[in-house]
Amino acid sequence: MYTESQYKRYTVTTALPYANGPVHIGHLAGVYVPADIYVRYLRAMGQEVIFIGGSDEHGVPITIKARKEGCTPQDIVDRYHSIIKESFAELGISFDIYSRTSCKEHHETAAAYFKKLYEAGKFIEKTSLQYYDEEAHQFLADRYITGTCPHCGNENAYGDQCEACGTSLNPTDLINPKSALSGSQPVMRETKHWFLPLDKDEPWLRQWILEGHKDWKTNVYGQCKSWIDAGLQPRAVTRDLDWGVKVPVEGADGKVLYVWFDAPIGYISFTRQLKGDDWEKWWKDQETKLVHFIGKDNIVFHCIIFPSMLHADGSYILPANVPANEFLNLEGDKISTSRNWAVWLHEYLKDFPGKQDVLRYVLCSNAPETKDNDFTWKDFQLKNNSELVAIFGNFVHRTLVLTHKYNGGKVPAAGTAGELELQLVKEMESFPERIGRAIETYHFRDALAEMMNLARLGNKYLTETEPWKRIKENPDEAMTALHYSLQICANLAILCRPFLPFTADKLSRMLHLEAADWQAAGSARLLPEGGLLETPELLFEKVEDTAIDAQMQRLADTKLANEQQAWKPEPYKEKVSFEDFQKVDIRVGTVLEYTKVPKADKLLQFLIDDGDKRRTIVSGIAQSYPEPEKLVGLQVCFIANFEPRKLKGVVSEGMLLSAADKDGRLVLLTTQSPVTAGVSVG
Ligand code: B3M
Ligand code: ZN
Repeated sequence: MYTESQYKRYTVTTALPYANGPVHIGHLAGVYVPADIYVRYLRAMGQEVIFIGGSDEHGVPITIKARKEGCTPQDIVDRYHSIIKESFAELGISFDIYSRTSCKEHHETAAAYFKKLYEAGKFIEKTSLQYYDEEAHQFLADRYITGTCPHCGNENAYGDQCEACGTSLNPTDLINPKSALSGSQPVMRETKHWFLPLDKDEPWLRQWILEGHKDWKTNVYGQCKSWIDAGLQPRAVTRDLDWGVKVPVEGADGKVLYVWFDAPIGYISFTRQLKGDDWEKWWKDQETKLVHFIGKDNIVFHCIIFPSMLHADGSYILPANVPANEFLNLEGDKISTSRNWAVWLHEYLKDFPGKQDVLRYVLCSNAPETKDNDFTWKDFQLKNNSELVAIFGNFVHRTLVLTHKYNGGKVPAAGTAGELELQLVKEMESFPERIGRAIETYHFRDALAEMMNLARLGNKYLTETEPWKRIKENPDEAMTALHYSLQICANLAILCRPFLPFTADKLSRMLHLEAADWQAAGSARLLPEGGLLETPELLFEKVEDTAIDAQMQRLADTKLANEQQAWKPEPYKEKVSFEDFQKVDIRVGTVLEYTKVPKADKLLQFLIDDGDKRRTIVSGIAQSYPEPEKLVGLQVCFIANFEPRKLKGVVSEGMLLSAADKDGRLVLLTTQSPVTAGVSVG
């Protein structure tokens, strides 16, 4: 390794995706693509490494989905586990094992883990009151309770969150709580749970992370620091639920391990599945480097909770690094499974067959390493056409075609190296280390950019040496140029492998380059003189506008469907008599003047000609009309017989009528053609 030597082997894990939906580009850019690059690099460096992945198949959302679809949770996870597993494999995410938490071995490992801590007295037991459904005979997870949000009045808020106003809630905050299982009103009952006393771990966690791991990414370190500074609380590690790993102690019927307790143990279970009796050194030897690749929403679980579980056992190593990424957005909007706002991996693979490396390239070059980033289809097309095709592919293709044309498809002799070649060789030597160092420090975008710089260097060299011109007057020099260009191609074949494994295979095949490790790269002698080359095939193809338009259209359709689905007219009101309706005096008036109301950015004050006099009306439409001067002269409808009201110190003598569109924008009601100011509306 370039920067470290204290480790003998690597255990690399990736967050276990929930098996209640397929994976999308956000997961890939945040976790799986960088992890795969890291692992492939380690392997190329000859390091001993295991790459662990699997599906997270427990948790309440999976049971809710099953209930909605009228099937079992096992049906749900079976369906998505295979979709996820196959699509990862097709993208070349090179797991040594991709397992699942519903399997027997995991249940055994997780239960034994809990039991050991339980017997060692590492948990605290607490009894608390929780909602219980007397008809369904079970305690209710927060998500299984709905009711009215005390903040915004939304009647369908969940026990953990109101999705209308975004507030996080406790089930007891809900007004009129109802069980989502039976619809009945739940009652409070006592229940016992086991807690991990994180508060007691605070001193060593503080020392270990805040003092010992200043090397962690700033987003990760910062989140840990704010959690620790806010004071850690004991965390329940069990739940009243019938889907998950059964709590293996007496008196715990109907209880399972909390999904975030069992899921990280999955990393250990899967290592045992992979390595059998030889598993322990991967988790218990100080010479093993444990690295967790995750997204930012999982930081606390991997940096604080799982380490305190490992620490409580006492025989495990702790993660050396947790290079969490931020989020990837799609076309400017947050990726959302429920709104289907995503590019799903299995669909991409169908729509763009053979283009796995293009997606890997775009996601790595755009990875949200330090801040949230955006994926757009236009950028995807651009990166493919003007980087992969125009730089990398073009250089390799030109070199191979020229070699076939001028030297019968054989590696020409090096000839006499000139100043240019000496310089080139020197530069080439530095690439493996530069790229490697970036990968080792989790700067995958920089690493990829360096790899592309080598292709750029190749293009530049070829353009400067112009073998197609020199072939006539100085064929030896032309051959030298091709020789060195081919050596750059061979270097690219090695150095692009972590990022673009399919391309690396194809290129190696074309060059007849035997599998070469990372340390072999940097040399200008990778291809022997006289070595045979295959007929060149294109490494990358242009992505046409039609393909991009089709993807954009799909997103536009999704957006439309979401809007139509999300909006419903508010419930119609009770009937009223004509007489009652006639009590409201609606008139037409003409806007004469407007004034902004100080310290009220929603209000505008209007002077209206009501046919009889000028009246002042204050209206809350300011944000919908950023250019109120355009309203002067407009005929508006207003309620004339409201009691005058004072709004921000101004007396308003009526109310302008407006329609509130579904996005909240207010639109004034006006007449279809001019009428006399003061006439009635009815
Ligand atoms: N299942 C993934 C998520 O939060 C979660 C990760 C578990 S890793 C042990 O989306
Ligand atoms: Zn709310």
